[in-house]
Amino acid sequence: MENLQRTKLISIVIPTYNERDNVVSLVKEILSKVQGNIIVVDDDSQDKTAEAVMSLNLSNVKIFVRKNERGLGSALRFGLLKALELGSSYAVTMDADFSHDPTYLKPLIEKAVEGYDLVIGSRYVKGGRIENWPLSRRLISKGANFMVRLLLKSSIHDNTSNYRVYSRQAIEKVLECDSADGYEFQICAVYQVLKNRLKVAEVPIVFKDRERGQSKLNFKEIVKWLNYVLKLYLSS
Ligand SMILES: Nc1nc2c(ncn2[C@@H]2O[C@H](COP(=O)(O)OP(=O)(O)OP(=O)(O)O)[C@@H](O)[C@H]2O)c(=O)[nH]1
Ligand SMILES: [Mg+2]
Repeated sequence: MENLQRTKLISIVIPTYNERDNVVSLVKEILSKVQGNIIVVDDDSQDKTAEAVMSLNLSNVKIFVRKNERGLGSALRFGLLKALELGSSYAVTMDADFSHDPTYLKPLIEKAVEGYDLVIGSRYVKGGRIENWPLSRRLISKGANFMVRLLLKSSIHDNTSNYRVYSRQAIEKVLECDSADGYEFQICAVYQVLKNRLKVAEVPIVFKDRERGQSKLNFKEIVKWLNYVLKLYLSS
C-alpha cells in the first residue's frame, strides 16, 4: 500500500450537504489511513460544513463550495472531474456520514490496483451486510437493486452503493452521466462501466446507519430515481 501510494495519486471525493457534525472527524480518520487528496464538494450547506473543513487548513484537503447547484450526482461528477484534473490514478467516492467506514479504503484501493476499473464497497456479497437500518430503508435498497439487476441486466449485487473506487478510464466514462444529478448517478455510472466492458469487482463492507445529521434521501429523490431507471430501461 505504501509503495502504491508513492507512485499513484489517489483522491477521495466526499459530497456533503449539512454534514458539519461528521465531516471533520471523517477527514481526519481518512488521512490516518491513506495518503492522498481529499476533495470535499459542498453545496453551500447552511450548517457551515465548508467552514469546518476549511478550519482544518490542510493542503491535501480541498473544499469546493457550489453556490448555485444541488444534487448528489452533480456533486460527484464535479469531484471526479477535479480528481482527474489533479492527475489522480484512482478516485474513491464515499458518503460523509460514516456509513462508509474508512477501514475499507485499503482493501478497496488494493482491489482496484489489481486491475479493476470500478470497485464497489458492497453490502450484498458474502461478508457484506447492513447494521441498524430500519426495515423500510432495507426494502428500498433491496428493491432498487432488484430493479437494476432485472431491467438493466446488471451483474452487480450492490448497484446503489456510493462507496466506490474508479480508475481514470472509468471516471472518463461516468462523467458522461451529465443528466444524472441526483441519486440516479450511481445507476448511470454502473451502466456506463458495464456498457464499455470495463472490469468491475465488489468487495464486502459492513454498512452502518448514520449516527449524526439527517438523510437527504427523500420521496422526491426516489421518484426521480425510478423515473430515470425506467427511462434507461426503455431506451436500452
Ligand atoms: N454536495 C451534495 N452532497 C449531497 C447531496 N445530497 C446528499 N449528499 C451527500 O451524499 C452523501 C449521501 O447522502 P445521505 O443523505 O447519507 O444518503 P443515504 O446514505 O442514502 O441516506 P441515509 O442512509 O439516511 O444517510 C452524504 O455525504 C450527503 O451529505 C447534495 O445535494 N449535494
Ligand atoms: Mg447516508
